[in-house]
Amino acid sequence: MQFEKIVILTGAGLSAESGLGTFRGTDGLWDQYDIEEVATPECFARSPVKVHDFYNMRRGWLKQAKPNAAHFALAKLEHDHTGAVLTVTQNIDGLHEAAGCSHLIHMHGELASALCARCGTSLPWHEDLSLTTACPVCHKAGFLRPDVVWFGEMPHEMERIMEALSRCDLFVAVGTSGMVYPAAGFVAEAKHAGAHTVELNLDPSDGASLFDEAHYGPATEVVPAYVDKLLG
Ligand code: BJW
Repeated sequence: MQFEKIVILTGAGLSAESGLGTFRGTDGLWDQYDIEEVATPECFARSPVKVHDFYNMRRGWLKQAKPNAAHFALAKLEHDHTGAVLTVTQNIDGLHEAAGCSHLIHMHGELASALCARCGTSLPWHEDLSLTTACPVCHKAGFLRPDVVWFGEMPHEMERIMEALSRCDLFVAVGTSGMVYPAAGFVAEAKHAGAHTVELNLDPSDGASLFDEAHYGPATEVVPAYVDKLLG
């Protein structure tokens, strides 16, 4: 293969065919829920029950969800490529790990984790959260929240991501609309570093013109085909 250091950015479109839905577009989550009412720290302070209900519902979906052919293809790329592969996901599901991917950053957090706003502990969580759930560490109720990154909050491991982008020679974005920053700006960072940039998506994203190469179609078709081509 002609590339040595690869960064993959994934979004909700990757997990759509695993039944988890996307945010934007027809039947997207934001069609049914107002973003201002479920994905900001302010709305959690104002209406914590509504926010808990939204994430409890999605944690429930996760129990049924299985990785699809696109998750497995990206894990195969990580294992079979002789150079470095870093996957940066905006998704809060655990489907990359379930497919065998281990060199992974969850930049928007994880649904299977809870964060105590009082003592700062982050811990694995698989059950519903409510206002009466006590933190197992500080033992106070009412402070646990989904361990996810809402609008206005800083995504995780930005330094490590920017460092990988500054060194990569191939950047591939999969199933993301390119509407949410800072992830939407990664293609420009990678291009600035001289990387070849590729979009794999159902439709052209907001930043489509910044990609050198694009393949459009369902992730379960275009991702395995692209990975096979890459691995030769
Ligand atoms: C398929 C498919 C199939 C469908 N196969 N493909 C003005 C300018 C610039 C920035 C800002 C601004 N105003 C505000 C901001 C900042 C703000 C932001 O970007 N807002 C925009 C809306 C404008 N960003 C933030 O606040 C971020 N923090 C921040 O900026 O901190 C400061 C900072 C400064 C400097 C450096 C770094 C940071 C935080 C953003 C947090 C986003 N949180 C959410 C919720 C997380 C928890 C949860 O999951 O509930 O993250 S919002 C939501 O959007 C979620 C997603 O991860 C994220 C991205 O969505 P994604 O994955 O792209 O999904 P969709 O639905 O949009 O697209 C799906 C795509 O798949 C589509 O293209 C389909 O076509 C495709 N598809 N089926 C293949 N089968």
